[in-house]
Amino acid sequence: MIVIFSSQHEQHAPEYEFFRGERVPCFESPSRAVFVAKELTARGHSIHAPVADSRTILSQVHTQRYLDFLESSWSRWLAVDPANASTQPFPSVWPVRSLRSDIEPDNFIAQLGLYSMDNGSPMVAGTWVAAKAGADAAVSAAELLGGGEQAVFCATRPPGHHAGADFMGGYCFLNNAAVAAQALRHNGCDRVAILDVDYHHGNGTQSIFYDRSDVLFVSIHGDPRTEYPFYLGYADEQGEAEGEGFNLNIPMHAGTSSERWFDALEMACSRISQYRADALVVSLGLDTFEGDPISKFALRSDDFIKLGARLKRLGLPTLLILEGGYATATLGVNAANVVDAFDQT
Ligand code: OKS
Ligand code: ZN
Repeated sequence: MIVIFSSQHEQHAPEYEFFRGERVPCFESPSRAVFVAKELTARGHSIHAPVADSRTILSQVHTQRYLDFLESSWSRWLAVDPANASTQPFPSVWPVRSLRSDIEPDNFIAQLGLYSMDNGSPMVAGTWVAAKAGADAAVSAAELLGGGEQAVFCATRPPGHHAGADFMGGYCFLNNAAVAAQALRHNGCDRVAILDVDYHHGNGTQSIFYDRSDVLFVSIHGDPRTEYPFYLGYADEQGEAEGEGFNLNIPMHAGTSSERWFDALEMACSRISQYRADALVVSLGLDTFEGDPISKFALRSDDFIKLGARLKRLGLPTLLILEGGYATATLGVNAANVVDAFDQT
């Protein structure tokens, strides 16, 4: 399988995030992509840099205001105080319910709150370049599928599925899976299915396509009653307007066994088969792994072989996009298990 990987991901290397009020090293680190690229190379896959420019597709998935904000964020942060070069910006105020979210205050930190769902998405000078390279990878992969390739894997970071049309969150800035689906639509697919198997609900992806029937969103994830992102991902969210019936959430309680998880995967696959998609995008989070430090499902490395084989059986041109997964040293093996099983089944 062709693998798309940009070394620009290294530009996004924040030093810390917050956990229970303390600064802790970032779970979402550059070494994640290094392990993945290394294992895929060792197993003989050829690695290509992205060639496409995602700018046009990005503006169909995200608002232009948000894109402009993200691209200019670091210089805006330095404009607040040049000494900010050695720290990371975090939001400290958010426009909840009775506050106005239809105006954009001039204050940079206020804008950061407007464009963030949490304080869990640390930015640095190279964040835009790294995130943009991920979106470029997604569009490049979609073009390869359009050219007849059966499957492509994007070894991208930072991840994307929590990022909505106009907000960042959960380590995500640009929604790579949404960009891939939109690019596939642009390249002639009438119906695109997105299957999100990350431990966390892909709230950003769901919200981007919630009122559309041309992109089906199906997700298996930790029950939002106890798991991030808490405020979306419930089973009663089925889509709205044109999109009614084209959103399927399968929340599973924290601690779900691998056997029950594969039962959920069957339900997800049967909805996708019934949809008669022209192409499949998989938000491939690997934080369902038993050794993941921040998640509570129990898939073993061999289960990712089973996952790859099941995805292959859907029989669709498939674009796999890396999302979460923080058992860093095993991430490469787990990703390559999915990729190889898909290739060899
Ligand atoms: C707390 C961290 C919240 C978890 C973020 C989840 C990231 C992820 N600040 N999403 O798929 O893996
Ligand atoms: Zn996740």
